[in-house]
Amino acid sequence: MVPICPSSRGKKKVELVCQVDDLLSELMESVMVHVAVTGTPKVGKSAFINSILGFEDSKDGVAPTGSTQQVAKPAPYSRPGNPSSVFWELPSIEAATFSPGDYLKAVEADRYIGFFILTSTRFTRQAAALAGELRRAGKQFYLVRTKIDLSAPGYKNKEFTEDTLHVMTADRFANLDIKYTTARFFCVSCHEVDQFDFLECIQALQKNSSPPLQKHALLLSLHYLASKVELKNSLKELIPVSAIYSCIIDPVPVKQLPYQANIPFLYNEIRFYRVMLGLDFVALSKCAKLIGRPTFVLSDEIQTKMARELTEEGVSEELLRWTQKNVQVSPSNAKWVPLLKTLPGGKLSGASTIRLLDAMLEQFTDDACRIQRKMVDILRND
Ligand SMILES: Nc1nc2c(ncn2[C@@H]2O[C@H](COP(=O)(O)OP(=O)(O)OP(=O)(O)O)[C@@H](O)[C@H]2O)c(=O)[nH]1
Ligand SMILES: [Mg+2]
Repeated sequence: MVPICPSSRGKKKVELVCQVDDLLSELMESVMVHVAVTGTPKVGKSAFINSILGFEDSKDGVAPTGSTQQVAKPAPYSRPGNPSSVFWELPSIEAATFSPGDYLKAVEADRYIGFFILTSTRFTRQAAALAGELRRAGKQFYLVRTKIDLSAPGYKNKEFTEDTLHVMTADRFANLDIKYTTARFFCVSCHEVDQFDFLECIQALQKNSSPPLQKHALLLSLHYLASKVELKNSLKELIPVSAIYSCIIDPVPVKQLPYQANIPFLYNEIRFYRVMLGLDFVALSKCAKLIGRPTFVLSDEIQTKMARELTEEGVSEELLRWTQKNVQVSPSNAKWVPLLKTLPGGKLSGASTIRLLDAMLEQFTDDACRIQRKMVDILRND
């Protein structure tokens, strides 16, 4: 609810609130990320997209796999309720007369921030020509060998890599040297996303995406595959925006605090961090199932109180702690402090909020990494 203020200063404040609110929703809605998945026929393009989006077979919205009908034009897929990241299955590259330039024009290549080129054996000449053209165009691309579960032994060997990439690095495609292609080469099984290079492959796309808002959208929509540290860093960039929001949109006095803040908003923000970093019960029980253990084995690794038990009262108390602590705002956010001091929340509100959210992200990330380590240990010892 926006407060109604009769004075002209008050009116200005209301306008500012509306503007910030509109800007934020516009910003978030306008960010769309498109990613292309291409390759030879039957290599697992549809299965790859389904695995990225976390789709289970035979559910609505799933890309049909093993069908006799191939896509004739790019087909888009995204997670229900999360339309900002779209993965497109492109028509297969196969004909001997294949022209990468014509193909990229036909699939409207400018739309995509990155390309996955898939093969289940060695890469073909057509795939190499496409990779060469993408490099020339300055487009991000990754070379993915699928169905690695069927030929896993030796998949990390130099010989295996060189053999799969041979046609790429042969003289005909001289601009694709072995070092360059190897750095973009991943071996995956679409049926086992937690094995082989599946996570690294998606994380490479997330890490190398730009501009920042697109990178952020891609990290958030595929947070379950993202590197926790990348995710934390991306979320950190938005902390000043959250602090401004808390100081402007419905700030109310907080018990024991000499200023105002929007506690329900901060509570939601921290709850969002918890979900993004996989510390909520749903994510923990999924992970526990993967390693065949009860959920408490993983939840016991969580040390941050707010990650274990989150309440609005707890958020107020934590905010108070960070106000009393007299810790400097992180250098990257210090430039926001003069602006934050002038906002309706009051002198200390914005700076304390920044410190609180910063600390929550750091501590939640530590918890998430501890859980990952625990899972690895258990899998290793089984
Ligand atoms: N073992 C194994 N099978 C896979 C993998 N990926 C896909 N498949 C199987 O390979 C077959 C083809 O997979 P699709 O995802 O339909 O392949 P596609 O490239 O989309 O096929 P088209 O669109 O028809 O060209 C299906 O039976 C999949 O289950 C994988 O990583 N490992
Ligand atoms: Mg398909």
